[in-house]
Amino acid sequence: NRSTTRTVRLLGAPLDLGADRRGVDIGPRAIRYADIAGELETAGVACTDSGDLRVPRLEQCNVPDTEDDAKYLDEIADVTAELADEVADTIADGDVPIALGGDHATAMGTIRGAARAADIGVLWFDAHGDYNTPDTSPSGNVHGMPLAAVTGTGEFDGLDWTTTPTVAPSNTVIVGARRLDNAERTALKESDVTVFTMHDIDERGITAVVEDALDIATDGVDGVHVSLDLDWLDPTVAPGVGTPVRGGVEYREAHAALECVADRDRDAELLRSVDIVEVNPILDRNNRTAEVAAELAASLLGKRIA
Ligand code: HAR
Ligand code: MN
Ligand code: MN
Ligand code: MN
Repeated sequence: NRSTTRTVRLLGAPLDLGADRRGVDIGPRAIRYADIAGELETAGVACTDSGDLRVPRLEQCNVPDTEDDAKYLDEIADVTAELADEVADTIADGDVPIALGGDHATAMGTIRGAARAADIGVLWFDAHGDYNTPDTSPSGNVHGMPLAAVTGTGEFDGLDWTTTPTVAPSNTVIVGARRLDNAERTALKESDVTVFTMHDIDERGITAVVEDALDIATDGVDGVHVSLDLDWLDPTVAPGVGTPVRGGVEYREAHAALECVADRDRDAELLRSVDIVEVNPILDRNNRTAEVAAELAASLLGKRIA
């Protein structure tokens, strides 16, 4: 049984080069202070902590020119390559890695590391699609691009691995989208990526949508990666994020969604790796968003109370 044998390993990824708002680099520390380890242990899951990856400080990087279509891409490529190695090592040891971001560019490392060991699908819980490419991005911020990179979409200068899909678009599912850029929306429509919007959740309920998402993400593959962007939740629940969008999932819906994943995992040991990203303590109130993140990790990985 999964919950008696597997151990979670926290991998801090204080990466803030993919986003405009400063402070997301303090996310890993805030989530630890919110006692993610204790939440997991209370839920019956052993937890170890590998500490933080080394990330160059923004002030030490070359200033990107304002026209740059993918700011700090080289530095992000280096950091996420290291994260991919740590994730792969963790999985090889039989543990479940949770990458604590950091901005969502973190997922470029986590997913790549997880995909080394097995064919995986991806569940992407997010207000955004993160499916821009350097060509379509309105901002040049790489945290809006990781899902394109891992599905092998678009041209990422100097990132050879993006020329082939790390995960199949047909096993890639976005849940909770409510803000897509125009070119991003068009690209998603033309792709095999599945998008469940907040409208789908309103109409059908969170558990029905997540069951469908699980069917699609796990079809024909060995496991699944869960990428949890805290801006997926409504900003009243998770105010500490750099790009909040009103109309997100409520606290209880978020737990119900991750419990659906946990139930499926209990039957089939599907969960390979996790990201918890975009927590920005500077924008937060009393560390509430980090606490929500820690509690959600327990719903995703913990044993059932009864
Ligand atoms: N779509 C916008 C862009 O590409 C905003 C992306 C914001 N991304 C995140 N992660 N916060 O979901 O710039
Ligand atoms: Mn995101
Ligand atoms: Mn987002
Ligand atoms: Mn489509």
